[in-house]
Amino acid sequence: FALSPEHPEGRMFQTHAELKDSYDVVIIGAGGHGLAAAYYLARDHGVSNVCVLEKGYIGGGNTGRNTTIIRSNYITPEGVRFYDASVKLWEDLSEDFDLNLFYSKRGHYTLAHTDSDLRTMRWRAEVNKHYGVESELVGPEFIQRELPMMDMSCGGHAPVLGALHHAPGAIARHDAVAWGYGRGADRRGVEIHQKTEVTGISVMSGKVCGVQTSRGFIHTEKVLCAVAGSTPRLLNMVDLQSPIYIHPLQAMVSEPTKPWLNPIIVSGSLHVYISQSARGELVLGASLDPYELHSTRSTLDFTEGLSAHILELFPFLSHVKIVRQWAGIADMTPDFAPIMGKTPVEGFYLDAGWGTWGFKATPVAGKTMAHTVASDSIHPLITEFSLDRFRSYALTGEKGAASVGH
Ligand code: FAD
Ligand code: PYC
Repeated sequence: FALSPEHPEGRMFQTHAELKDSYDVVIIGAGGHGLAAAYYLARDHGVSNVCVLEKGYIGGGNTGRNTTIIRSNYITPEGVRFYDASVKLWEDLSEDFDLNLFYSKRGHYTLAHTDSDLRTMRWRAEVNKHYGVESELVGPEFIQRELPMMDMSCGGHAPVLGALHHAPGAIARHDAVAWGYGRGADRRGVEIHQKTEVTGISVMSGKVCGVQTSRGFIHTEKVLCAVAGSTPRLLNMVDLQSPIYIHPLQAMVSEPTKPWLNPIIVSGSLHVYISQSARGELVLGASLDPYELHSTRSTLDFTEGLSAHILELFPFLSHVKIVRQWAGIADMTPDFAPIMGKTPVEGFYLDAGWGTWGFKATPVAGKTMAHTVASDSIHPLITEFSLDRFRSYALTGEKGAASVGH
């Protein structure tokens, strides 16, 4: 971030010693989603008397812990339209921010190891193409030609029969996304307050009237809750319930190797995915931990299980060392789609249920939530993601497009 006459301090965003007594909008959570909503509220709707409250540091939640896979090869029409709008925003985001997000289009393969996998991949390819998204079912010859280093027999027990190839699949630098939105919001007058926890939300006659924080009370009539794995706790504060359940999701990276893997590879049957970052590290992930837990601890069991399956795909990696591992807390929904929009509490807006799939949605979630909060009317791209769908059993059914069984 270059020093400039308008921003001589040369920092990403300012720190404010005091909270104001009131704001037009309070956003809870300075992950990518909260910061993106703040950015678009200020930039597109002229609403800048906004504060973003973060109990830790910006991007310290799932935004800074995710494996950065960006794709729009979903299975439902509403999912494909929504994530495709996000991919289009991603493509211009570095320029928009004047900050390099290392957005890197790599192509994305979801491997099929069974006939039913193939059927789902074909289904996804057809829905994707119908909505103008580039996805194709490809056969083993195509895959082996593009990935000659992969063992197509997967150790002999799960041979690759085909794959969904999604050319727009990409990765990006996750921290930079939070910094870019944070800096852009700050420059437009939004206040970002780190180390400020929301401990209560005041509601009178069914309407939001303020939030209690670890640094005092703030008056406001609009609250946007974008706290991912902490969503059930925040919903308790306004007496709302959701079917969100929380599981840890772990990931790990290897020591850097010379560039050898351009695309992103996912195998639901082997419960693994892998990509290679701009630094040469292999970024590796697996399924959710199989029990409910509100914790970001990581386990040896995860490293061992994931390594064993990765070696079935790429046996030559057996001497490569793992250098870091970590976990985030995923706010899972029963239909693997988000929960977005208005709620029965007037002035309380929800952006949640991002589980294991929300990083790619950061730009479009920010844009559509900013519209919803500014106009108090639900953006057309998110009508099917309402909290109310669980009451009316109008679920979205996105599980078939989840990454590795999540
Ligand atoms: P977060 O970034 O978690 O931000 C929420 C913030 O709210 C946190 O900073 C938290 O500290 C703050 N907060 C919570 N409670 C309070 C409170 N009371 N007061 C103030 N602040 C509060 N998605 C993809 O699309 N592609 C991937 O490849 C991918 N990989 C993943 C890998 C892992 C290991 C994990 C854990 C997740 C992955 N995801 C992926 C999912 C993705 O990371 C999340 O869905 C997304 O980052 C959610 O962003 P957010 O801004 O909503 O939440
Ligand atoms: O949504 O593509 C995804 C993903 C990959 C790993 C975690 N989520």
